[in-house]
Amino acid sequence: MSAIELFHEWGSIQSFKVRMCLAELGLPWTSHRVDLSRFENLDAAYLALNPKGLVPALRWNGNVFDESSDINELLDDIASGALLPATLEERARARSWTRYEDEVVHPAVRPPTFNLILKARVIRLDRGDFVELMARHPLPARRDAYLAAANAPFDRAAVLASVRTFRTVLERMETALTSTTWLASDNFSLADVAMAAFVDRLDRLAMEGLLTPFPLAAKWATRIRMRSAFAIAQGPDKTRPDPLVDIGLVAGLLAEALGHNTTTEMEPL
Ligand SMILES: N[C@@H](CCC(=O)N[C@@H](CS)C(=O)NCC(=O)O)C(=O)O
Repeated sequence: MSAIELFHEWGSIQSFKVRMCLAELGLPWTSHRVDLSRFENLDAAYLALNPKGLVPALRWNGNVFDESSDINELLDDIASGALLPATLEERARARSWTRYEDEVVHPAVRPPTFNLILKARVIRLDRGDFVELMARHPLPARRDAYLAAANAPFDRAAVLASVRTFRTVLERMETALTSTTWLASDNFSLADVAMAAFVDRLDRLAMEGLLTPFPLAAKWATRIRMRSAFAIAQGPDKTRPDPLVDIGLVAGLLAEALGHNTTTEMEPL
């Protein structure tokens, strides 16, 4: 079999998905870390490999693949299909979960990750250097979002909107898990791999408490965290929550987003 090379970042949710898939399938791979905190994704050498300037990218058999869900399907094909369920309906359901992770979960994860973890790193950079780096970003929407977010104070509204989306995601998972043991069927599949990356991100953001009102999703998350592939996917960067996350701030955000009253004493009438 041709060698599998993964260009990835340990702290990237979409890279996590692919590392977990590789570990579940027991496929050997070579790691090329792309340090996003140093914006190595915008280096000319990396842009030559992946013109989108994003991670993950997978090189296999002389080809480069640059979408995490497509990469996971390719890996599953390479390993003779262990991670897509047997029936056509279940396969379609598994794909709808991976699409949901790409289109709903991943965009929602970005504001809290940027505001609670990455912003502290960006602020340390020289402003001119940062603008120059961003000018190299091949995706104008990403470049503009980074520039705007780096200039703005902590974006509480965007983080609150993400927390509300996370709750909707967990509701959807809870519903699915009333009929099957895993998300798409009674067998562990690419759907669970994709959403495992979401659990890891909740843990990293100190937001795992969001699982509490969803007993089936919470039990599913416990089973997910116990899989050896989950620990392998985390790699060397296992500290959860991330040391940069302000746990008190997150607790307040969760309470506000979910409409809980954080006041412990009654106001005098
Ligand atoms: N749809 C792509 C998204 C890839 C993506 O956005 N990756 C993030 C890390 S999770 C990234 O490279 N961010 C760097 C940037 O936005 O400049 C996939 O799922 O592979």
